Amino acid sequence: MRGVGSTGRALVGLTLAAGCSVPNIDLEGRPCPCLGGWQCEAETQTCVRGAGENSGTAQGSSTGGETSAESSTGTPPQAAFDIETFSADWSTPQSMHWTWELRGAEEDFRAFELWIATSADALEQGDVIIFDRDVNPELGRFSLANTNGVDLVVGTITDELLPGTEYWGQLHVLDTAGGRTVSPNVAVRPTTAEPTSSLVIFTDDDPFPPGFSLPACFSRSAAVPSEGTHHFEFLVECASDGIAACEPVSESAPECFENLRIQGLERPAADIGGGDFADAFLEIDIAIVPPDDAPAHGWWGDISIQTSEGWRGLYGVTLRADGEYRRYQVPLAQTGLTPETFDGVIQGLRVGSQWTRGAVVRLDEVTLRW
Ligand SMILES: [Ca+2]
Repeated sequence: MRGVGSTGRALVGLTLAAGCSVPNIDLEGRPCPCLGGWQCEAETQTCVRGAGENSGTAQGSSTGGETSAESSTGTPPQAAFDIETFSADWSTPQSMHWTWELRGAEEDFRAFELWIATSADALEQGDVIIFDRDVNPELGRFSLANTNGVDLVVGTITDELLPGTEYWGQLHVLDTAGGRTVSPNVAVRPTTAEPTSSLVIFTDDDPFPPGFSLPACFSRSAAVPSEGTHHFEFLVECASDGIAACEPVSESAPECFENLRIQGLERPAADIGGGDFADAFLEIDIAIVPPDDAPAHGWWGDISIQTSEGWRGLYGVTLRADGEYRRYQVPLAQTGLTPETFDGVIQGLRVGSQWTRGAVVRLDEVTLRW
């Protein structure tokens, strides 16, 4: 039963991979217009912190940043939330991971929005790309669904970005009083440059050694590839014990956890040197077709690779289920591998999540790039 295993759920204590943070940005004296959390001083036409705040950086406010009411009646409500340590902690050529801590009550929470732009001025002027719950479903939740413990939503990945480009971002939290809290700081980070080297793990051809067979529910298919001629497709059926099944079952559960695996490989990428490792990443296209338009997001996903170190992955990734392919880029450095522990040979990859019965999961175009 290689390819699809029954590992059950092992979600307790796992959170989004931690990473380094971007230094706070000192905006004191910056020419107007000013970013959120700062005011334009009329005399000098430069930005100063709001009244009562004298920190030298754009972060550290205890007020939770700007708060505004979305209705025009009455005074703005008391900030329901404080946004702390908002930063962009890693990036790939097309993706950026943003992270934060939020203080406040779940009962007051409505949604997150992440506003990003390619310059500070564009962000200030609202010339932005907005990632909301329609784009990244986790932004509509205070904590992730389908986890054993409580995993607060403390990060998200923005995708389809330009390589080698600086992105400026600000986090908004919408509350049930109609208010909007904006992060007191702006985070900024560049996406990495387009890589020059790659190792194809799967595009169209059967990647397995001769004689290797997969269960019938997880198969190479020509139905709807993201590119080329073929992809892998998993038809989700769940037994009553919440374990994935390959055949229709008399008693079925609405959801089940399963790791979709492509393994038994020996793909050498030995020339990823120490200097290249920092920007090396695994790229994979994933589509989830929900059954009858029912919600079927993979709230807590796991994208991992297998090397001589065993399985190492990025955990807590939300996999959007809108039927369309999405390209996920996972830095090797965020999986726990290091230049010292990575032996340069890819033995397999897996995508794990709690899947919804009746959904179709598609994987395609798996490539290591550096
Ligand atoms: Ca393909």
